Amino acid sequence: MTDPISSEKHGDVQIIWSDNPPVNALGAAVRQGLVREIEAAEADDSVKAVVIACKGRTFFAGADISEFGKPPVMPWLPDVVDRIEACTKPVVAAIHGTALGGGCEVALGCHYRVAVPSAKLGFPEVDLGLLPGAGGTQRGPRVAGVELALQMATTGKPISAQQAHDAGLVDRIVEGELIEHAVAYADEVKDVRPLPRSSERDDKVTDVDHAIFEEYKKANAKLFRGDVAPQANLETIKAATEMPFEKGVMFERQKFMELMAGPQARARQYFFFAERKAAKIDGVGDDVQPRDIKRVGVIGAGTMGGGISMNFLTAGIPVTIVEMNQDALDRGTGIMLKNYQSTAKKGRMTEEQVGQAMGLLNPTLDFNELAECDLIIEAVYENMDVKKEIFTRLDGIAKDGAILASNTSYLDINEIASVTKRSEDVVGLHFFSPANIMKLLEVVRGDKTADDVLVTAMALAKKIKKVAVIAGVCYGFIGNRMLIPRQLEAEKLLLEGATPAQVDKVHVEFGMPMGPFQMADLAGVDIGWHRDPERIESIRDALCAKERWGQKKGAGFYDYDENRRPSPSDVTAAIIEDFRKKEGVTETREISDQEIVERTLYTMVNEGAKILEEGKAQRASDIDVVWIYGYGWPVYRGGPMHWADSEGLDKIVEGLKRQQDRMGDSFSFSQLLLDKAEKGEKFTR
Ligand code: 3H9
Repeated sequence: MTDPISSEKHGDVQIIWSDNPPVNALGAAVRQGLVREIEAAEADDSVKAVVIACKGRTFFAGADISEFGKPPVMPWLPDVVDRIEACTKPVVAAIHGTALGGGCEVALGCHYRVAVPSAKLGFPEVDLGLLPGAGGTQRGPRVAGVELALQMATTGKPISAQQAHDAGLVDRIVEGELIEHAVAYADEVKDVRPLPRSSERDDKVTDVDHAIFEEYKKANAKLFRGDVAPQANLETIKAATEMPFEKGVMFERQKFMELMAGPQARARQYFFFAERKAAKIDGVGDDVQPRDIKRVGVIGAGTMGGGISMNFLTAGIPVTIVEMNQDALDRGTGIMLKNYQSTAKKGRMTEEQVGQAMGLLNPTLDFNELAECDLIIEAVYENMDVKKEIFTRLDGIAKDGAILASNTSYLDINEIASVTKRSEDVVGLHFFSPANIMKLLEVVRGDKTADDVLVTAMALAKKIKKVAVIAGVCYGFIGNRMLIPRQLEAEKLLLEGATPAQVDKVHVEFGMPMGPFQMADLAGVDIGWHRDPERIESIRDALCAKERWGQKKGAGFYDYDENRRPSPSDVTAAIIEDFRKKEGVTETREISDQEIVERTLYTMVNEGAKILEEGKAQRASDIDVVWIYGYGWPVYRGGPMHWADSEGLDKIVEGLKRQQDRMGDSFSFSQLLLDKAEKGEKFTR
């Protein structure tokens, strides 16, 4: 292996280069090389100052995550940062790209930091279930101030070079050639003594009012719910205000090791790689090139069509949006504009950007205008006949090579494709609502979908900042298919004696943003309802018949006040009771939280295993990506398949067997789950 660290002399400034693609992660060879070159520069009398810089697309993006969990190789990153800081000659960090985690800590170990305007600095360790463990929790607040360090470490969100400069984390922002400026800066400061060492500063960490920590927690309660890493980050940053640096770093180390040994860090680190693996398409070579998408067409300006369009407009891709009548078109485009304006009000977009995005939109009633589009996404309501009619029309007008996509959430893409003479150009692009916000995109691979269509979909997903997962054709694909057993069992539990609030509470305590009934109320209890108030075959039918369609009606499984705050409903309780009578259920029983877990979460794992054994998901980790990004499964539990692995598949099988009689004929075991449990295997490792 070639040495990733080299050095070169510019006058009396020594540049230490890292060249460790793709992101200059601080693996063992990089750490060893940095110490070696710092020591060499120190020993060389002709060197007066040092610049640390990186080749390729970014400054160090952090510790090498692939080394986590493996036997440690010396030197530790904390020692490397200490060694840089202890250098007797000025060391300047030259930052471009992203100085993240350990990368930001290396920069903090340097005596000075210069950055290009596009650079970003951050502590994303919290997203890996960790905290900055190379002195970052102690040097960060000393240099950037407690509040900014707290925000960076607990949210994981990077800050811009300008913000970093304003806070003192970057000393100088330089335009143009970074290295020339960094060398010039090193030359300027080469004789300045004493050296400004971050660890020796205490002006920003003394006399800090400790109330800010509690206030921050209160204001960001969601961040801390169920997740241990934000709390550990907060405590270590607080320690910087309470103890000297040497003690603070010992505390940081102890907390770092505790986190690293815990299940949440394992889950999050697993997920880091799961997310990136999802972009890889089985059986499709790297040589397959994406098609060129210059204009996108969207059919339907409803909630989905509008949200889908916004993704492309925001990314600078023109959109032709088609509706059946002017009112619907105006309403749809009006909502898009309103959504953009509210983003602008929150400061996340400028008015100019709103104008630019909307300027790329071509609203029309003329279906034929779709002829100029390279990708056309149908986003009308879920009805096979309607979709077939649209695809027949599209086949007649779309240009050669255009990709024809359906946003269906359940329907058979092969059947939709069958009405065209170009099944190879047809694909499912299942966006999640609200489509302009939710990160997940299920790319549904039909039997005949061409490889380059899939490659295009994955590339485009990245461009519009979505995380895409390949799914096979089956009812509900990956995500919604797994919802089915959960919802079914949740409703049966109501019949047997549970309340909606009891079931939802178990899910919320597990870490989900909401439970099955809260979700039904939000999405609309009437979704998929047959619309016949006389036909009552489920609790859902009974609620729909009474127009309890969820939040939009102010009533569903719960009652809602004018601020959409839910409360348990006596009306719903009576409807459930009536339905029990209708079904001949004379006795109810106490339902335990464990039973709710087994019947609504273990059944999802079982369905995930079926999806996997049928080849409808490429890998177990893709299922986890779907559930984390599409439904808010707590990332610190790694998704349903990783969670099942960490619970133990034998335990899952045992729980399901315990419930099998109660679940009846609607449940059947996945053979893959049974086999893996028997052999002591896991889904995700
Ligand atoms: C840390 O620093 C702990 C310390 O405080 C204390 C230690 C004691 N390591 O994301 P991309 C790979 S914790 C190993 O697609 P982008 C990635 O897997 C670390 N590998 O690129 C992928 O591989 P492949 C704190 C890494 O341009 C490839 O690089 N730092 C690492 O969309 C490209 O990645 C972080 O958490 C890594 N650190 O985004 C930063 N990073 O091609 C994590 C990436 O085989 N990284 N890879 O699939 C990121 O956020 C993004 O990668 C970055 C680039 C923004 C840098």
